[in-house]
Amino acid sequence: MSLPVRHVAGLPVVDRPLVMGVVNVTPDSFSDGGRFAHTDAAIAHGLELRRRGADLIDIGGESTRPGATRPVVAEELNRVVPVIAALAAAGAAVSVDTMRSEVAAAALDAGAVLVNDVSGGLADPSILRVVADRGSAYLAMHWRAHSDVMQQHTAYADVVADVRDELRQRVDAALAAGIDLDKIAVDPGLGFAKTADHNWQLLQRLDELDALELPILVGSSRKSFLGTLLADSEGKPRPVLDRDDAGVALTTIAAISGVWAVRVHEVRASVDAIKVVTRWRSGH
Ligand code: PMM
Repeated sequence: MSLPVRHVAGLPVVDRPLVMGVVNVTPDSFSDGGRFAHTDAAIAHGLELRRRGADLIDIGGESTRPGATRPVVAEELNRVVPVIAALAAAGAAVSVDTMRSEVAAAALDAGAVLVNDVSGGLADPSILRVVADRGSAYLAMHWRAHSDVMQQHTAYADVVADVRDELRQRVDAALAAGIDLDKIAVDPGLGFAKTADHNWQLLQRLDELDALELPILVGSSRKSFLGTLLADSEGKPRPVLDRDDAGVALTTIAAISGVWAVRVHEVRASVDAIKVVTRWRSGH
């Protein structure tokens, strides 16, 4: 079954899932930590992802890898604001990956068009008012706790139903803060307070999240459940930068499922996979 076509007001509209390319301006993200920690390298990488076909460029200054400690606000601002300003000035549609209202406000002032809040407003509830006041788009991810303790919060009765119900509460909070319904998207938050089995169940039953009647983004790129799936004969997980082929397979599955968007590090292969699915679906 394929999800209905949905869009987010104020973001690019195309006849296929959008591709969000990731730029982590951090020394310690698990997927690309340290590679784009400096402003110039991060800007260059964002421009390169755009050239390769990314519809949105997601800029993050806080690593959410399991066990990560948080940067202070000033440090997070220093990391992301100059990169967002430069990419927005170059014409890119930029999202900011932050849980902090101060960072969201500065990012939107610098030209970001979407706040990607992995905590769905739980970490800093005033972020919802910041988004509402500025009329920007909002992506609420399913989240239960900060990264240092999130893997202590993996108890679910039924992971898909529980994620759906907890996301509904976050959407209700966003609406109550004044964010317009047509500017909200949701994300099941693969790997955040979830085991590998939970991630696979969510990917298999994405259609059940459509009870929320909102655009769905999926972020599976380079995550540890892929490292586990691709482990060698001694059980050693596949290194992070060697997981992109499996990531493309997941982009293909997500596109066939009919998601609104995927969040990936290796943009070109996902763009190609989505073109294949879109052409295949058109059937003529
Ligand atoms: N995953 C990470 C960070 N931000 N945002 C959304 N909306 N969805 C995700 O799945 C997500 C995210 C962690 O991965 P990274 O270190 O590759 O950025």
